[in-house]
Amino acid sequence: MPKINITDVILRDAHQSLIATRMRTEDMLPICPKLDAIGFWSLECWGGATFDACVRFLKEDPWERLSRLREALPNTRLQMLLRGQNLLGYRHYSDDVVRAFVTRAAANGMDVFRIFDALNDLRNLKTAIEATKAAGKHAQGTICYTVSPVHDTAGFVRMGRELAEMGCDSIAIKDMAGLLTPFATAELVKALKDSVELPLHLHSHATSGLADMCHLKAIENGCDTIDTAISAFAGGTSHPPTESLVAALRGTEYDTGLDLEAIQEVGIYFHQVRKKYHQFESDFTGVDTRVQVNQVPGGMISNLANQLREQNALDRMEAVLAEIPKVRKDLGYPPLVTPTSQIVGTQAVLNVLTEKRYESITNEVKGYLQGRYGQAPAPVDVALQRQAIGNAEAIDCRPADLLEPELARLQGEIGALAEGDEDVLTYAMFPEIGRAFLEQRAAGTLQPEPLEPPPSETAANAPTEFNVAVHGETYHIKVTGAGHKGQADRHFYFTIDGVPEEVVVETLDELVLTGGAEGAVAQKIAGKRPRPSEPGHVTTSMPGNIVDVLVAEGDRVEAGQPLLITEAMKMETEIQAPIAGTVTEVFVAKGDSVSPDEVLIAIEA
Ligand code: PYR
Repeated sequence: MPKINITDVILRDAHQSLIATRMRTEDMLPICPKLDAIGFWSLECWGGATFDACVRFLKEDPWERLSRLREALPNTRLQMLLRGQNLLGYRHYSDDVVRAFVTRAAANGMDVFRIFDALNDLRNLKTAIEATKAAGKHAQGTICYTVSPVHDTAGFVRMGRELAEMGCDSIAIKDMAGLLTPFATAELVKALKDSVELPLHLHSHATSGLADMCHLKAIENGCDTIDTAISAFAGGTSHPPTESLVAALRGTEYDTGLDLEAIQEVGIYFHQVRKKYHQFESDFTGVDTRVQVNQVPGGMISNLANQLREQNALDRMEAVLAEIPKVRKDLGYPPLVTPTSQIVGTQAVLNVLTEKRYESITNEVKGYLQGRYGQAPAPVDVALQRQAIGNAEAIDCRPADLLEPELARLQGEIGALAEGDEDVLTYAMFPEIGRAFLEQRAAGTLQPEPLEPPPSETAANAPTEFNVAVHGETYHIKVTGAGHKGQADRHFYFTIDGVPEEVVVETLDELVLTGGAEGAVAQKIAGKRPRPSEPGHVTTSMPGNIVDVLVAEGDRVEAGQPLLITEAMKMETEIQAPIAGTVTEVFVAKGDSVSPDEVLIAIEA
């Protein structure tokens, strides 16, 4: 009887795809007894971006989340998404860190490790698969599905066979952008089932509106387990709803055997939970058929939108979406999934905003073109590679073979702040925010980012008519209109004692107000940095943070010399001196937020 199993992703990918991974453990635990009773094959609840979001925004210990979920879900397999040699970060870690991470995740309760590599370079899965098997856990080898002139069913089947030879217990097709079509699914699933004797799982995002049809075709062709999300967090850039698939298969030879009413009850709970996170909802998480062309996974689209919005460049979205396939081609058609989605997406934003392709190249693109993420599916653009890496040699070995063991060094660096191996691994994943997290925990000052109250409660009164007393004189002021928010020079229209007036306000300094009506947190985002006007004024093309300042006042610099490292969308860019001269002023320090319209460093020729 080909009963279909379900992996529900409500506790990981569903909220990662729809509300920027913000669901807190406190909203998961109360419903765990009901979730645990349903009989899912597994619950995906950890990994992917959850670790980063816990440490960065929620100020929760991700390890504690795992052990609490383990305790609350004693009867269900727990599943995580592991980015191969990148673990849960954005760079390759040494083998000793990979082994330690998998071992500690297993010890804290993880059962199923879904392991992928963004380039489908199986050398990058080897250590994680070995460590999973050594811990006695289920290693699920993953095929990242993509469409390109160099990807085809035969290649994916070859990969499936190799994953089986590497000792995997099952195979997953990971369709992170929702590119599968029903008939392509049928062909791929049938070919894999004919050639590989392992259970097959399908993970397909609903972005293009095709995933439900793909599920049915997969099931008809022998797929064993389907990933879905309980309906409160389903659809669009998330996954098709669990309840719908359970209903669709009920009474057929594929019946999941799951209790639809019980799942619906859990859905009602999560429907309420979702409201709490309304501030993270986005216009970019619905069905978007453009993904069939640009291949950008849903989560990445909302990232791009935020990035462009910050620069008043949301109108360049179409240009960025058109640029992404071109950058992907230049890089040898990588599937777009963390971290290649960020690497390609950020470079495309830079290419569009600077209006000159590859004038500025991120450090990650340079590393990629040097082979530091593994082997690209197709040859990369040779001229671009030369431009990016100069005379440096590209590598063709497994990138981690060049990494020295790093666990002991990390232990030494974090010292007494780490109460156990798990804390060292938190620091290893994210050195800056991981250390800040451990310091705040030690000081008892961990504070999750504030949640805005529901919209009805945030409606604050904005006065439009008032009397203003200046030096004893009272004026009656009525605001009659305002120019667009976000304009550098914003026009305001009002009457003073009935006489129409207009003022132009140039914003030099801003506060971001969060914390809703209470205005609890006011964060200064821009200091008194001047606006650029001279050739020696060094600026950034994208808003971001300063990772490093490489020069000081008084230094002599050559044109093209690296001055700053900035980070935007988790990618680093080197900012170089536009002219030769002397650094007269440095307006930034490590950790500062910066925007394109300000001087970061001044150089005098
Ligand atoms: C992640 O790596 O976070 C994905 O969801 C692919």
